[in-house]
Amino acid sequence: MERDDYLTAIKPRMPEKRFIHTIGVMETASKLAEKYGEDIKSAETAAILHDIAKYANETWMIEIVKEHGLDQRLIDWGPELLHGPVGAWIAEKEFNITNSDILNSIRYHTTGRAGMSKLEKIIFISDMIEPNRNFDGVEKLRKKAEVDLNKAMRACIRHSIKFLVKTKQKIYPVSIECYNDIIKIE
Ligand code: DGI
Ligand code: FE
Ligand code: FE
Repeated sequence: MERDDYLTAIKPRMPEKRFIHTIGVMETASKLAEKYGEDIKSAETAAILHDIAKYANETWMIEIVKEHGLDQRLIDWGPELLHGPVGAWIAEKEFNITNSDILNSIRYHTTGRAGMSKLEKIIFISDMIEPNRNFDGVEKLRKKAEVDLNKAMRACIRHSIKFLVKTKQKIYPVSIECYNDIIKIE
């Protein structure tokens, strides 16, 4: 499938606002892919599909996790954390994506993980800094993404973890592993 086919396929599956966010992620990911020497088509495909499960039914997502051996801990975190891994499952089963780097970029777009690939970092960062995002500090993150992908990734995961602590939410261990892994960089 080509870029526009994916866009046509996802549009009816989400509200207008989420579709606009998705376009923002796609455009941001495409620019970062070009800048950092990643495959632009892969970045666009991963970006277009990254929130495909955002509006899936929670009970159905839990079924997928149980039936297909996804991380059972996800169930305790609810839809916000389920939509990445289940989205990767949909991308593989329904959209016939076989590229594991694209699937992992969708799977880990909310939490990150230790040992992320370049494409995974591009999708994680793009999701956070796309033009429609508007939170304190987003400009700083956008500037970092212009300069150094690893430093931008570190700043983004730090921002997420700080936010979760501030809002008294529990933190999924994979996000902590991502933080511990990326904090080591210069
Ligand atoms: O799907 P998006 O809204 O574009 O963004 P996202 O997939 O990055 O994040 C969805 C939500 O998940 C966001 O509100 C923050 C939340 N989240 C991310 N990591 C964790 C988390 N929530 C909990 N409780 N624990 C986490 O580790
Ligand atoms: Fe998401
Ligand atoms: Fe998103």
